[in-house]
Amino acid sequence: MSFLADRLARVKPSPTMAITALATELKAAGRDVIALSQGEPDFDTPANIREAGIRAIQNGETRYTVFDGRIELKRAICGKFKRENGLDYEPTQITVVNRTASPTAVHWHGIELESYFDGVAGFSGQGSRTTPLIVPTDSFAARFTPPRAGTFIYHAHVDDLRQIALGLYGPLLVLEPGETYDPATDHVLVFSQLGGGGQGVVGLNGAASPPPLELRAGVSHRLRFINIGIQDLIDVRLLGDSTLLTWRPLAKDGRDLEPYHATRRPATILFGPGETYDFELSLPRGDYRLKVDAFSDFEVMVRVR
Ligand SMILES: [Cu+2]
Repeated sequence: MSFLADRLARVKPSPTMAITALATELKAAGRDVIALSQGEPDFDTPANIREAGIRAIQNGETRYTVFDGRIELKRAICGKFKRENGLDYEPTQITVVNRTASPTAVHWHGIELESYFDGVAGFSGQGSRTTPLIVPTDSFAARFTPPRAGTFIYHAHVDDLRQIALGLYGPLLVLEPGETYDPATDHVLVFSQLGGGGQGVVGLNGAASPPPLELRAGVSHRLRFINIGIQDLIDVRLLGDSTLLTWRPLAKDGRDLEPYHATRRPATILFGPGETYDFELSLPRGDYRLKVDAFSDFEVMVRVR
């Protein structure tokens, strides 16, 4: 009786290795042969790489590393982009810990990142390495380098309608290097369903009756609108008395607009789940209101002082 599985017999030796072996044999026999089988350069490893390899071995760096590359390497690559291309990148790691009673996974909406970390369990990833479910009490480290500054979203991607309606979402703001977030002039407005299941009440930043939005008079403010409602188009109008005000769009779905699109226009948007809009707004002292029409309608006072 054989202890080897039958399917092992179907595994054939590598033709590439067979050609290489034959070429080596012919060369040893004195024949002038150029082997074109293995994809190998015809020059030696450059001296700086040889020396770095020797140093790494002498420093004991001979174990497996994380599969997507060590943080030192990522930092060095970011440094290269900064130095030679004037581009700013910063590697990020966000650990999602599941403290709920249900399996979940988190999707980083609008950010370009490696599929494996993008939170669609059993689907994101490559080959047999697909994103796992995060079971209760377990965690998952999502690693990515945000491609640019902007307004993005994260949200659950398991049993979506229920988990998102129950609040498993949030804004994900990426700022330019060196920029700090100033809540006095930078306002995040997240529209969503409140409560699980079906077409629940729509609210702003988790509240069905949101508190007034406080702005400073004559100062430029950034409003970041996010719709993470589960299936609802939301219509927003910024009104003074009954007249529509104006604002200037800055970005859409985390991408800055070209100057010819970033022009002043009536302060209204109709937007669907997963969309984000950034606007610039400056108002004189007064009382205004954001009128929101969705499954449920409500108004947000805007107090400018
Ligand atoms: Cu999404």
